[in-house]
Amino acid sequence: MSSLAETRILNIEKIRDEFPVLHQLVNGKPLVYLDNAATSQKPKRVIKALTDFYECYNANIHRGIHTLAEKATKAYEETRLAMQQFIHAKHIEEIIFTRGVTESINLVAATYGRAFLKEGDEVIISGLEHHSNIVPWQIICDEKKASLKIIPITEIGEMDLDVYSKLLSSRTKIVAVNHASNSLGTINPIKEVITLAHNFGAVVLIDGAQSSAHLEIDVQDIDCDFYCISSHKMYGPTGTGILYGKKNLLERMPPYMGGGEMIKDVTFAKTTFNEIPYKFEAGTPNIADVIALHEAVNFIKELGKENIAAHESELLQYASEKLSNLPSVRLVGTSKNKVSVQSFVIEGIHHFDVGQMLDTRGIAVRTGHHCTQPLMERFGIEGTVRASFAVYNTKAEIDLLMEGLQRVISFMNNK
Ligand code: C6P
Repeated sequence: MSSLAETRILNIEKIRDEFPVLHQLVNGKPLVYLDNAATSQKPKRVIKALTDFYECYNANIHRGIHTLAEKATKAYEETRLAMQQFIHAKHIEEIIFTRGVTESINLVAATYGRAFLKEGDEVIISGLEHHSNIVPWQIICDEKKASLKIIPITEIGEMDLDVYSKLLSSRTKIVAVNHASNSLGTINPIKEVITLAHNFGAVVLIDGAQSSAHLEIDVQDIDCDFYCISSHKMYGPTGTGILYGKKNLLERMPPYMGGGEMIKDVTFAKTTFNEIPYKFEAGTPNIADVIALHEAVNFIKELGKENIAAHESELLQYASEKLSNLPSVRLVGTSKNKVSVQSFVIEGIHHFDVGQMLDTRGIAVRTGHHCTQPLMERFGIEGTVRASFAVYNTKAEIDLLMEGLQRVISFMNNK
């Protein structure tokens, strides 16, 4: 049993020691980092993997036969295996490295969408989606004269599945929804969403940006067709992530970008393409960050996702209860089934003012529309204050957030 996780109880102080960035003063106060849904902090082992690569074996991959190139290639491919195991994919070639969720969704829209959507077809997304799971579908639907249908969201921030089942028809070709909402935290019933879509022969893409650090992911069990992950939201580096796709679909899809590595043979008359996953990995990839992502996977595995989720849901419950007891605070997103994200508004105080005043106390939260403008419109607001928790956060930090909010409220009310 590791020292970070002892029989289901996480040693949070030890875990915090792994994150150098947490141990600093911001505006003269100890940093309280509650913006983990935007990006999580990185443990030492991830940072060390990056410096090790550049100090010891920086080389391009898949091309050289010299020792450094072979070492870099091996480490890069070991992350592919780690990600295959992390999401329980059947085949290793179903894991494609991308820059993250945004690129993964764009890849599917631009290749699968362009190849298989026809005039009159329909794509379904939900009202909970991040702009990166809206705009690529708008672009391809415009191009192919297909239409985009939206699953409405209930008052507590859940998808309305009754309406969803009525939206589905033989015209539905793609359904794209998130596993967990970045703005509200809602965990969506994706297995049900997928089964219903498959009954009509549609393929389903799941945006896993907000689930990968918190929830077990088994792509074979849920039977999704595509699953997208960003490394930086799961303690890994920025600039990398994966697209999982079922082998038979990836094989049928045209390439996304042309260039080195994605080809078998090139003549001026004709090019033949490489096998998957390389068909979708044109050019020199983000080698160092992919290699360091492996350490993020190891970190999560060592702690155990169940243990992480248990700690975070305790934090979420603690924060939500305290927040709802503050005067003039209204929670936005109150589904029972949530990852550790709590959005709220304070009547009469703009969210940017709240964020700025909290920052003067060293407290980092996100404010605004969180790249989900249609969702904000659904709730008749411009934006929220969002506190999002990771495994290294503590109840003491939530107490500091509450103290800060009380000060904001009394200051603004007495102005
Ligand atoms: N959400 C947030 O503060 P990228 O930027 O490609 O790594 O991830 C995009 C993305 C897609 N889907 C969801 C559900 C997301 O939460 C995000 C990123 C961050 O909420 C930055 S906007």
